[in-house]
Parts: sequence; structure tokens; C-alpha cells
Amino acid sequence: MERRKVVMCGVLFLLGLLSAVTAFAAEATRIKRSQVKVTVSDSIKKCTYPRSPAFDLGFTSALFLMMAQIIVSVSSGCFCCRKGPAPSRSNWIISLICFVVSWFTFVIAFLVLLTGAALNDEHTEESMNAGTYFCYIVKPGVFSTGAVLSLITIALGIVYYLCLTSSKQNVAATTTGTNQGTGIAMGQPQIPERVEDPVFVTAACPQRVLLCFLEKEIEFEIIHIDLDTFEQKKPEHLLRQPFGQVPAIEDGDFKLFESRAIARYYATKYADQGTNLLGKSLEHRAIVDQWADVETHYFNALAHPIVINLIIKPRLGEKCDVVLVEELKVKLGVVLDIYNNRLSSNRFLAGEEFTMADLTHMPAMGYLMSITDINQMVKARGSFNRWWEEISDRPSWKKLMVLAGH
Ligand SMILES: N[C@@H](CCC(=O)N[C@@H](CS)C(=O)NCC(=O)O)C(=O)O
Repeated sequence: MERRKVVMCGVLFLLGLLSAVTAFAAEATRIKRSQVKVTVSDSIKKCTYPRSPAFDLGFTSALFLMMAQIIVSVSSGCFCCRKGPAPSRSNWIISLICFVVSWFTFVIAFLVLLTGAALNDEHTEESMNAGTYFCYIVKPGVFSTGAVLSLITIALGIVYYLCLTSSKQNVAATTTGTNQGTGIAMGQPQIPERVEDPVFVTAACPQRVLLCFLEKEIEFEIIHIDLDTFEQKKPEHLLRQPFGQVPAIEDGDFKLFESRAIARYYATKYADQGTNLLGKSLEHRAIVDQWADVETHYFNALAHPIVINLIIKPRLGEKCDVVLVEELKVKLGVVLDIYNNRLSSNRFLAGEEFTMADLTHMPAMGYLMSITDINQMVKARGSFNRWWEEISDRPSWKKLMVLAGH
């Protein structure tokens, strides 16, 4: 379980315990009938009560309970209006039950504890019933009932919190670092918090997955894998990605590698959330797939070795294959002409909407645009350049560039 969840459950457990202990202490110290002295003066009976800490204890117990309830409500958010990934159906049903029952028990426990505390102090009055006098005391079991209801409320609150927060994704292996960078990503709200020593997600394949998360508004946590020290080749990582590369994801118990398959998986799983990346009809989906396949087989087949030779190898102090790069650039020019033609009559690759077909090109495009010659090749193709300017102006790309350290 994530550290944050463990801390949260620990705090709630502690508050529940404190609430129950103080309520039981109130029960033990409440004023008993045998402790009340009845004195008679001028034929008027008067009740004399001893001092009791039950008022303070009952009040404190109610306070702990209220604190716990506020923490659960604020940290979980409302289950029906919360943003981010929807919980699974079973989690949703459990959350709903816990939500309703815990509020019910909370209200009763809170009222019982406060009323018990107040009545325990109500000892200046004497009461009369059918000619007989009796001195009012809080009935046995009132504070104990409050204690048990507090424990139930907080236990349900913890289950509610865990059910709602378990929908956050444990996600993707990502590259980062100083050279070609490295890392794995796994679950955390929106953009991972920056620590003193940020590790940026610089490799293109993990960036594809992150871009999908950002478009789909999926929460995630990044776990970094250090490519510089070949952490990706270690047995622990090979269990996630048997080819010793990044990214890889863990979504609960489900594991997956290959950035395009991961992006499609999340785009499908969260089809109703964030940008629709898959297309709206059978034909539209087929066109999205077509251009996504073009990316893999035509565009990336050229872009990848160009980036390796012109960017990655020099960083590693390795020699670039200049002849190969020149050949690749010529071939890339032909592919870009086809894209340019397509984009002269379509706003995006699969039509009028941004989809997976566009998204999947972006990480490699980001790299290519930093290579002067290729930047010029792009600028020389008006429609293609217009497309790139539009998609690289999207908030998701801007957020990704922050994560990439730009
Ligand atoms: N087809 C894979 C390619 C994965 C890949 O090439 N990852 C690179 C980073 S972009 C990597 O892990 N490089 C380090 C290595 O190969 O050792 C995917 O899309 O996930």
C-alpha cells in the first residue's frame, strides 16, 4: 500500500481509538446512582452530585470522532462527484454503503456522546415522579454505545477511503535522468510531486504513456528506472518488461508493457473520461488505428534510428552513423509528404478530432523538432507544420514538457 494511504489509515485508526477510549473512560467515570447524595431540608429533597470528568471525556470523544469524519470526507472526496478515474463497480457499491452507514452511525454517535456528556453534568436539578423524588443520572451504556458507534464509523470511513482511492493507477515505466534518462512510473495524483532531486521523464516511449494519462485525466505515480545504470536489465524490472526496456505499468494486479498497447489499454478502460482517443464509430476507430499503425511502421521506423544516432549516441559518447542518418532523412521526407497531404484536408490525422493517431506521434516528434535539419523539413510542409503547432499547443503536451524537464 502507498505510504500516504498507510499514514492516512494510521491517523484514522488512532483517532478512532482515542474516541473509543475516551468514551469508555466517560462511561467508567460517569456519575452513578450510588454516588448521588440525597439530603432533605424543609421537606425538600436535594440531590448532591460528586465531580465527574465524564463531561470532558464525552466531549473529547465526540471531537476526535468529528476530526476523523472530516479527514475521511476531505481526503476521499465525494464518491459521486469526485474527479479522476471512477472506482470499479464493486468498489463503488462498497463505497456507497460505507458512505451512507458511516454518516448514519457518525450522527448517532456524535449526538449520543454530546448528549451523554451534557446530561452527566445536569445535576443541579431534582426531579419528581408520582410523588417520589429521584436524582437524574445518565443511564449506563450511553457512552459505551457512543464508543462502539465511533469505532464502527471510523472503520467504515477507512474502508470508504481505501475503496475510493484504490482507483488510482499504478502506472508506467518512464525514462528520465541526465543521459538518455530512465524511470518507471506508478500512481499518484495528476502530476507527480517534484522532490529536491527531480528525475525527469525524458524517454519517448514512457512519454507516450504519460501523455495518454494527461489527456485521459488518469492519476498515476512514477517509479523511476535508471537507464544510465542499466536498472532496466535487472531481474526485478525484467519481471515487468522481459525485454529490459521502459515503460511498463501496474494497474492493481494487472501488468502490461509496450507503450502503444498501454496507451490503448487506458484509452479503452477510461473511454468515458477525458479526451476520446479511440474514435467514435467503427469506421472512425479504424481510421485512428490505421494512422496509429502508420506511426509504428513508417514514421517511428525512421524517427527512432534518427533520434538514436543524432541525440542519444552523442550523449553517450558513441559515434553517429552519418551515412545512415542521411538515408533515413530522405526516406522521412517522403513519409512527411504523405502526412502533409493527409493533413491538408484533415485537421488531425484521423479527421476533425485529436485522437490516439496524433498522440502516438508526439514524443518522437518532440525529439525530431530539436534536430535543426528535421525542424526545417517540418516547417517546409505547411499542413504538417500547422498540425504539429496545434497538437504541441495542447495542455497535455505542455504538462509533459514540464515532466520532461523542459
Ligand atoms: N516498443 C517499446 C520500446 C521500448 C523502448 O525502446 N524503450 C526505450 C526508451 S524509449 C528503452 O527502454 N531503452 C533502454 C534500453 O533499451 O535498454 C515500447 O513502445 O514500449
